[in-house]
Order: sequence, then structure tokens, then C-alpha cells
Amino acid sequence: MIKSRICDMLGIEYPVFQGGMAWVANASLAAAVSNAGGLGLISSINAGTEAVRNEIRKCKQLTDKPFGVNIMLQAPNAEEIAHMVIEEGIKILTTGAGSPAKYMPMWKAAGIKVIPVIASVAMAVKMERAGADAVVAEGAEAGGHVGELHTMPLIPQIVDAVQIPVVAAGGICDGRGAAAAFMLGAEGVQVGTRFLVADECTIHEAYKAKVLKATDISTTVTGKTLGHPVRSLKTPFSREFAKMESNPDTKPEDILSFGTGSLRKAVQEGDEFGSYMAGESAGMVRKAEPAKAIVEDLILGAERVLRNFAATKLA
Ligand code: TUI
Repeated sequence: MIKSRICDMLGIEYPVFQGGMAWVANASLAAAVSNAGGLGLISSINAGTEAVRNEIRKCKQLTDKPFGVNIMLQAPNAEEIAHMVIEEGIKILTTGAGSPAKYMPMWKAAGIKVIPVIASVAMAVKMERAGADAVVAEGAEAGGHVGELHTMPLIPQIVDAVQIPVVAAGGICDGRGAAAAFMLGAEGVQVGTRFLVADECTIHEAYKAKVLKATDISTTVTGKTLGHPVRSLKTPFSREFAKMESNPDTKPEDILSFGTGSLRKAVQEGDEFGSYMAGESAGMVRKAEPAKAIVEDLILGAERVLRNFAATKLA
């Protein structure tokens, strides 16, 4: 059985995190992943702070296993969420899209395990110094807001630079990817895209259908000119967004307002003109299944490929 410091630190059975996907990661999905022995995460990007509080309370009803909250630091209500999670007794936090250093003393004082999602060595080192308990190192294969480096070179460089456990994210979708991440020195994996089609994931059926139909070349990155690159499925929306970005006459604020609300529209309405954030591994997501089957496939699959490799290729 693959175990790591992450399991002991968080009290979970398998070192598998479910990505805290904006508008997607709610109590239903997080509780299912936690009940399966992984770490379920609730996203702070929802219909406001009270909606997130509600999801936390629902999740407590659905599982007695550890679960956490992901705080998107660029959100206008990030500060409010940072306090609310303490009120709600949350003990595990991941953060994304920035530095949570200013909240760290307050969270540590509340006994919270803080696991920033980062995309560079410099940020990993900074977070370790600030008191992070672990980091999620996310490569640009991931869906949503991405950094520049990809998972294969990112993970070993971060593993070499910090003492705290590193959880690998970006492009990991099955046991093969998880095994590779462990071989790079990761002590856990975070998976987002594959959980989009989990039975307990409550997004619009049209979103799930798009992920299931995706191939290897179905995603694209837009938003680079805005300093906010985002990976999503190629759709009429992403093509229009790219067109606006490449037109020197389009003002950045017009592009920004074009994108506003587009993820929510995809998740809740299955709108053709929504933003269908997904990672490069969407082309590997073949079927809808319970979150438990996904968690088990990731870990048992990793064990299987590692054992088979050792048995047949290491003489
Ligand atoms: O945060 C993510 N992925 C996300 S957030 C999100 S919400 C959204 N909604 C609408 C439009 C755009 C986004 C969707 N996907 N992943 C974690 C992550 N964090 N990836 C990269 C980073 C990151 C980047 C820079 C972390 C720290 C960082 O630091 C910069 C600095 O030096 O402050």
C-alpha cells in the first residue's frame, strides 16, 4: 500500500487529493472523495462566503473523515473566507493563485495544516519558510489557472528544494501518472480533471459530456496577455477569447469582462459560451464512475504498474 508523510499528517488513508476546483468542488464531491480515503476539498469560489460555509456544513454531515477547503487568493472575498474557515473549524487548507503568507500565522494558531498550491521553486521555498506544512506543486498540464513549468521538471526541482512533503498536480489522471509522480519524489497526487465526471460531481451534464469527448489536443491556454493564463477545453468561447487577445485594438478590460462569469455558466448551465476549465488529461477520461472508484484506481493502479515494472524490467 502506498503511504507517505501526507497520510500521517492529514489522517487520510490514500495520498490522493481532489483538486479544489472553482464552482465545481462542493460538499457532494469532497465528501465522496474523503469517504473513499482520499482528501476531498471544497472550493472557496462559489456564490459567496456564506455559500461556502454552507458547503462546509453539508460536508460535515456527509463524512466524518478529514476534508479541506481550497482558497483562491485572488478572489475578492479571500480575506473573509480566510476567517470563516477558522470559525467553521476547518483543519486543512490549500490555497491557489498567490501567496497566503499574510494569513499563515492566524491559520497556524488555529491548528490548521496549510498546503499552498504553487508552480515554481521560489514560491515553494517561500511557503516552506512561511510555515507551510506541505505544498502542492502544480504543472501547466493542469486545468484552470496555470503557471509556466510542466509537471515532469517541476516536481523533482521542488522536491530537491524543500523538506516538507510535495504533492504533485497537473496531468495526473490514472495509476501510471500517479506512479510517475511518486518516482519524481512526490508524496501524494492531486487530481482535478478526472473528478469532473465522478458520479458525485454535480456539474452540468454538458460539461461532463465535453470532458468525456475530449482528445489529447482538446485543451488550450488563454489569458496569457492578461497575466492570468487559464487552461480550458477548446470551445467557441475559448476561440473568441483568443481572437480578442490577439487583436491589438481590444482593451484588456474588455477581454476581462468577456470572461467574467464564464466558468459559472459552464458549470451550472452547460452554456456553449462558457469556460470549460480542464487539464490536458481530459483526453484520458473515459467514463463516469463513483469517486471511490477513481481514488482506488489511482492508488491501486500506481501500485500495479510499479510492481509490474519491478518484476519484469528490473533484473
Ligand atoms: O489556482 C489554481 N487554479 C485555478 S484558480 C481558478 S478560479 C478562476 N476563475 C476564473 C478565471 C480564472 C481563474 C481556476 N483555476 N491553481 C493553483 C495555482 N496557483 N496554479 C498556479 C498558482 C500560483 C501562481 C502564482 C501560485 C502562486 C503564485 O504566486 C505568484 C506570486 O508570486 O504571488
